[in-house]
Amino acid sequence: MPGRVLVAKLRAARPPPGPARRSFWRSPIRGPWLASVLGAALLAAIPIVSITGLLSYVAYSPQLGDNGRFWGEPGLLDAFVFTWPTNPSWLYAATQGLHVTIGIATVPIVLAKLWAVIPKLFEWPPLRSPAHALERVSLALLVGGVLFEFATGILNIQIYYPWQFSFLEAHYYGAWVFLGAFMMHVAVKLPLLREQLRRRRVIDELLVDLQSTRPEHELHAETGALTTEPPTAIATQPASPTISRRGLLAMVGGSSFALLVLTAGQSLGGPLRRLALLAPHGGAEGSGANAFQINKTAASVGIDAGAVAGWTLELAGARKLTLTRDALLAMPQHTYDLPIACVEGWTTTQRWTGVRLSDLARLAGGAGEQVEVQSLQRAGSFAHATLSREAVADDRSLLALRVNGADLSLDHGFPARVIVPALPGVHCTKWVRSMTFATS
Ligand SMILES: Nc1nc2c(c(=O)[nH]1)N[C@H]1C(S)=C(S)[C@@H](COP(=O)(O)O)O[C@H]1N2
Ligand SMILES: [Mo]
Repeated sequence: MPGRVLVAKLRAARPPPGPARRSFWRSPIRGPWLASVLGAALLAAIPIVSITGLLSYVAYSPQLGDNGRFWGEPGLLDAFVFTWPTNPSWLYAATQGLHVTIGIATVPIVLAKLWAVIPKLFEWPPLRSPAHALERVSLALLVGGVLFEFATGILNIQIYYPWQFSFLEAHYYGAWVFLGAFMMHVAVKLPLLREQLRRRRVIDELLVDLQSTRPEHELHAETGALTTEPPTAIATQPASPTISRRGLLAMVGGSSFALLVLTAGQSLGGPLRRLALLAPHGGAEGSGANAFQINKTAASVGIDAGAVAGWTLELAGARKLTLTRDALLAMPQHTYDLPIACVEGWTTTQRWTGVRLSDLARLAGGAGEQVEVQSLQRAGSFAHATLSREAVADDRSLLALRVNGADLSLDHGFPARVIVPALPGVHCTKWVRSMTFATS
């Protein structure tokens, strides 16, 4: 078989100069032990980020459509999709806050983990057998998947879209590719991870300073973990250490904790919000009663005072009617403290006053079913949203006219915006022009 012959020749030949040679990699602390410690941390973090991410998919209400554009066709998970509840009102603020905060805090761990195993990328010969090829493809999906998910997530938080594809779609399907590879990797590596951590406990290693830091291959030889040739990631000709293992773990843990503190404030609010330096929305704020962060200003979507002059609301259901803002203000007004919780992870709770969606549904002769909300804003995927019957029926779901005792500002959606409990901010359509209630 020519393939076998080629592999045998590659094996016999010296690897080309550079990273394919084991002598290229000199760090004495790189190896399976460090990879296992970092792997254990990821084993705790990745499930939190994954589950909250999938919950976010459910919260966007894929079965309703129109909340993000690509929900037309059923996705992989749709058999399990349930209607997102409206209780507690901070539900999405909590799940998405966790998704984004833990996700960002995980970045240093992911980078350190990749550093700990990077010689494997240059393994020689690059392909040894069909099984080896399969292993490398699954690792490529794992590493590619994690980098893709983190990159798209972080760029989305920064409201930076250098690409042409839909973030929701790409991040969602990318997650499945990554999760498949991740679960396989865990299944294969878990025994090694447990063995490494049992042989050398983290707590013991934390007592070892730089002077006493010994190269990985010596320790492995000693504990009998190395019977044949050392695993690829272990340096065969290590340099003397410039950082101890505990130093590296402290650096990774410290940066992870710093990111946690600098991010969590945007979800937690209070004094911590000032620490949320990484939140891109810290800056844009209104004034007076409307002094809280603005996701998209009126100007950024082409809405000015002229566009809302003479505004009326179009209601449609079993009948059609048009309401002025004064007519809406003459209806029973209700006030609730409710959060806006964005997919980007930030949240802000304010006191909203307006008309119940259920009252509007009754007025239009809706059958207690879902409603389609359309904004004055013409373009963009957030110019409309679909709310479930549960969302419409909740007493706290409002077409808000006022916030914190004053009229809404133009930036916060004047003349009227939707506010619903527990749903992603994308459902809280601003500058509402019409609401169409389903009649069957
Ligand atoms: N018409 C319209 N409504 C909108 C949006 C938008 O871009 N256009 N953004 C939505 C998103 S994604 C969020 S998180 C909230 C943010 O509300 P805020 O701009 O008052 O902070 O408004 C929602 N309503
Ligand atoms: Mo949002």
